Amino acid sequence: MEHFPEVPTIQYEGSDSKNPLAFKHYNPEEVVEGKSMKELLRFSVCYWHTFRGTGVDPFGAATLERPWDDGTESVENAKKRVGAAFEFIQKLGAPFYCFHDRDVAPDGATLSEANKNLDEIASCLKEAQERTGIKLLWGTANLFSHPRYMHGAATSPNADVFAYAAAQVKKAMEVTHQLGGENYVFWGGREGYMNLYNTDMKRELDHLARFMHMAVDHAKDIGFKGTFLFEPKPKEPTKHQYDFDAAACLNFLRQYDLMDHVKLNIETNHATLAGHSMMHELTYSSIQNSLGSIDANTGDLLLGWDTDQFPTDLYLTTQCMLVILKQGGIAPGGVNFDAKVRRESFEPIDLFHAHIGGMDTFARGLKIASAIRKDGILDNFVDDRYSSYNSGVGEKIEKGEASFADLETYMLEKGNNDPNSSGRQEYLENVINDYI
Ligand code: XLS
Ligand code: NI
Ligand code: NI
Repeated sequence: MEHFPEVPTIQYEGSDSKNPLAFKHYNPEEVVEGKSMKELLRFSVCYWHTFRGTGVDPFGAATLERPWDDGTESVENAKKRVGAAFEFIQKLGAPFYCFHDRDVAPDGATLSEANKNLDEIASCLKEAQERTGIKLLWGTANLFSHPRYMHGAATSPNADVFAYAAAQVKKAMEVTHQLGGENYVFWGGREGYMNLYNTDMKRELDHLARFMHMAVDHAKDIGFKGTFLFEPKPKEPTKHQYDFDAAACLNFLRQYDLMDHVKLNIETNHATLAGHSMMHELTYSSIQNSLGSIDANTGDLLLGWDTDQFPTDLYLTTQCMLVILKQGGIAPGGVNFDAKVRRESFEPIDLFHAHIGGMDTFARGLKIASAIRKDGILDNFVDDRYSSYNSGVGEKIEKGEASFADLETYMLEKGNNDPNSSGRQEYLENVINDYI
């Protein structure tokens, strides 16, 4: 059964096209910096927002029309949803998708019932993947919706809740592996706290690390070779999440000896909630060889929560692609649209408009970033700005061949430093505008 009969497979028609159901910039086979756009961007559709979002907000009920979904938590309904999801992803031409265990299959009254439901849907997903060629970018476990996780999962003060979460992640990893998932994501959910009066922060962090080491061990046991990705987010649902930003995550991973096993999945709206730009978080991760994947969305600067909107800002996507191209790509990660249509955009067709816009904005960002890199204006400027470290005293500093005493001698002899050069920020901002 077709769920989007009025929508054809979305084609690339070029920038002159006025067809809203066509790509103007995303041309999957077009080669940029030696790779196809498809290989470079690795777009992914997320199951939770796109197929489980209802439009509910704290003030109002569901608004989104999803004719294929009867609103029940039955396995039958879950199977129908897989059909709609794969038709959508295939028509859109995104090569990947990703999910939480509880997005795709109904939970159960017991763990074994939940596992049985998940197995049944996993075989349905496998069949759909084989039929369409769509691949799994990453899987994850929902360790935050069920009331048992009110105090967190791996950081819950209740050891039984830790155990339940461990069993749930074990199963989610196995299903991810069975479906050929290329990564596995840990987003903290409720791994944080609301109040320190009732919280043993040290024990909670130790437990979280223990949990992640168990996951690393289990990956070895089952032969899962995908990358683990830790996803920073500063607040929401808890007041303070332990995975606040890239710096907090990397400090945690380093402290608990997890750096070799886990990279980061950076999300725009989480970066901005933490008071950083996306480019900051990407750069900070990338220079530590820890940028694994991105959750592509955007927040609203006037709203202080995770609004998860589709990215339509060319400056944002250009900045993302500057960092991604610089590190030679994002594979085996990808560009996952962790984004939802507004509750006012309630028709199924809005899902196409949203994703087409996100993909085109990233494709344009990619072309712009590549042109900037080709001309070398930014890179040359930055290289030149630090050129005093290429020889002389700067070279000695970088090589660790200079002590405070050496530098004192040097400066006593010289008397004063060489003059500074202008940072030329406004000029560089103008240059970027020339490419946009
Ligand atoms: C929530 C997160 C979540 C993760 C996956 O804010 O972005 O959707 O990406 O658990
Ligand atoms: Ni996310
Ligand atoms: Ni988010």
